[in-house]
Amino acid sequence: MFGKNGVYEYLKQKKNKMHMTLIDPDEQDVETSMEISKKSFEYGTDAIMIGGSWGDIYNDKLEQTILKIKEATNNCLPIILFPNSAQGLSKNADAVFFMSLFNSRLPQYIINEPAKGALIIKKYGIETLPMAYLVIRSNSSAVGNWVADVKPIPENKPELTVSYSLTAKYFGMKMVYLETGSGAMSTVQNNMISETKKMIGDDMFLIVGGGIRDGKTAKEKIDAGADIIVTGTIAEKNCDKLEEIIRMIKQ
Ligand code: 1GP
Repeated sequence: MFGKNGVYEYLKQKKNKMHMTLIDPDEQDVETSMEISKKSFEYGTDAIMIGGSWGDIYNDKLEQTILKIKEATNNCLPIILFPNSAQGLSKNADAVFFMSLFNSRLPQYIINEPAKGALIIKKYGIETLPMAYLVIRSNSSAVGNWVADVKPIPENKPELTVSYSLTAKYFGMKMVYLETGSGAMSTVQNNMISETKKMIGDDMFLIVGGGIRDGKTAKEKIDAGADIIVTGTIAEKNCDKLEEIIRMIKQ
């Protein structure tokens, strides 16, 4: 368990204007993941997300990465799994986004991987953060979209994310994650964010990610209604840019 009350309570206390750093253990060696996490921690990131689109099968590396990140961040940040399948689970993490990829064409990513993972989560005793995951159309060639056979939501149809997000709320989920895919050249549009946030209200977290590479864009998403901004690629390519991104989010 993270802290006295767990990760969900930690996030609830922070409320909004949060940043999460996404680490894909397969994109770099353990030491580099450690360095990125250490810097993100110093810049004020609120949590470390761990997951990849393709790997997670090299479980030893996943475990090593988590343990090293804990060390690098003095155990002060929650480590949240963002798994692509039931194989991306680790008993060393503090929590897991227990998620359904609502707009996958494959039952596997909507419900079967969560169902397989549920038994492992129970055994490991990891805290679950129930979340609807929605991929928005972009020019992204993100591996995850290909693997999960995503039917992307058109970027100019906020009524669809509004409807899916309300569905998530009625299912009892606590979070909605809107994203354009890792490394995307476009971000989730601001009016889609604001319409969605208006519908789900303040008792659900709205997470936004994909293609965010500077402070101005991150701030725009926060102003539109995102509670949490996720960045992954920029941390790998130019980790120092995180300082600006996090500063602008917290402003
Ligand atoms: C991917 O939204 C995240 O799931 C992060 O995207 O790598 O483009 O920052 P980027």
